[in-house]
Amino acid sequence: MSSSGKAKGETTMRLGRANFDGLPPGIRRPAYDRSRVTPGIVHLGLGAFHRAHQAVVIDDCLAAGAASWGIIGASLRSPDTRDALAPQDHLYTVAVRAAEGTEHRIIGALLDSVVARENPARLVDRMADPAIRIVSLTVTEKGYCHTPQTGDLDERHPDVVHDLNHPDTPRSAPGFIVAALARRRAQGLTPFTVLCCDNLAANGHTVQRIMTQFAALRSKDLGKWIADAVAFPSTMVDRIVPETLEADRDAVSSALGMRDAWPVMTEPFTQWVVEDRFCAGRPDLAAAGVELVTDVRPFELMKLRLLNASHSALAYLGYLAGYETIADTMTDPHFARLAARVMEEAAVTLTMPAGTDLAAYGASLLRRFANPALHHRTWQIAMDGSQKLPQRLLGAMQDRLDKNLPVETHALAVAGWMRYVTAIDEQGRAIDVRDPLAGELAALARAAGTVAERLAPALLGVGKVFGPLGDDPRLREAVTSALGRLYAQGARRAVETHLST
Ligand code: CS2
Repeated sequence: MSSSGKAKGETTMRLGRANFDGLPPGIRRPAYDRSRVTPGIVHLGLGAFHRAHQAVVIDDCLAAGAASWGIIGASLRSPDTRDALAPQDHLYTVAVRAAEGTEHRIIGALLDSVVARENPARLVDRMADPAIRIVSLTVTEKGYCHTPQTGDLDERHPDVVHDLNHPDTPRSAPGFIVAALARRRAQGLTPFTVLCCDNLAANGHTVQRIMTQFAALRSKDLGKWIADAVAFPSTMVDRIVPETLEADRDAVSSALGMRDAWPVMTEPFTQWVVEDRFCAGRPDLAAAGVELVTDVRPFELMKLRLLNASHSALAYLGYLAGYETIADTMTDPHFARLAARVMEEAAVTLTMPAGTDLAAYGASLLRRFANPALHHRTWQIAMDGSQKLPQRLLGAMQDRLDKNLPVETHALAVAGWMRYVTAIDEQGRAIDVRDPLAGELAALARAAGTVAERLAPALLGVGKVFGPLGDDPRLREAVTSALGRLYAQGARRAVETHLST
């Protein structure tokens, strides 16, 4: 993106606090005096998801009077978000898209942004400021520098090695959190709450373990202090937020009558379930629609194993079948039925609080996936599969195997991932596989060739993804035969065949 480049229909006026009066009346804008808002949160990972989810909740909190809970956003690497948002006073539009039309809302909760790579010490300073009482994160699964299969810090991860050698100018999310907490401890300040908003299993608990392990590599005492004094609530976050495309920017700018260089696109649905365990206070999240509970785990697993698992199944198999978006994939009744099957088969692995209606939840997910106004690319969801499979698909498979239940449906999704990471599609064209293990996976695929009996065992042997489950003969058999069908029939027919068995 070039923030100065003009797209078709662009007006010269830019969204910004001086231009609110120029917005059409139907555009919702911050219902509070933004000049009185002060920062209380540093958020790491200033992507579209944060801006369409947590920042909207905080915007509601600010409107309810919680003026000391504004957000400072940090991008770990890329300057794009800061470069686009700084000239518009960090204001941006959330475009909520449904079949019936789009609603636009300007969010004011983000007060400032920093690019960690450019000045890591400055970000540590901001996080160490006693006014900051929450550090939240959306850095994606791979941003935690851990091994997804075990939930442990990957001590050999290059960023971890770097950050241990340069503790005051880190690169990774764990490096920043531990640096800022160490500073606060040295200065006798209270710690902040670390609020993970990524789709990891038991995310608060997992992040606590990663941070404690990282800190202990710096000093045993620091590790113990972090384990004892810092709160790491678990959360379940849910809102579908596709990547913003140039055409989306143009559409929003034309609705606004002024240019917004960095809007976010989303769906009407939003949900945030948070374990109510904060060590330095929090805004009144419940008043802003957040569900505060004592145990998030059942909700997290429900979302990972129903929503994210079926999303990944649709992403790999739908991509291979030639579908560009999830909504396109859902127009194919076989794929819609497959998503429902993944959900039904995962549902029996869950133990939910009384009153939870999993069938109704699943039905609502199918409606959300079918939203024709969201352009959510299968390719986008297919990213980073090596980091996503364990908590989305493999945990449910393990539980089903423990109950002696068949795993063929999930195996088809895993086989779809395997077929996808070979990086050659059904027409022989290259697939742009984005995954931290992409190189390793492609090399295994090249060595194994396109024979399911060789390729499936080779990939099941990647311990970082499959762990001991990769040795289970029932799983090996199910995945190998699904992969064989994918090669023999193609994804579309393989899905159809599976559903008819
Ligand atoms: C998706 C998620 O990209 C993906 O892997 O499955 O980002 C999904 O859209 C969100 O978790 C929905 O809350």
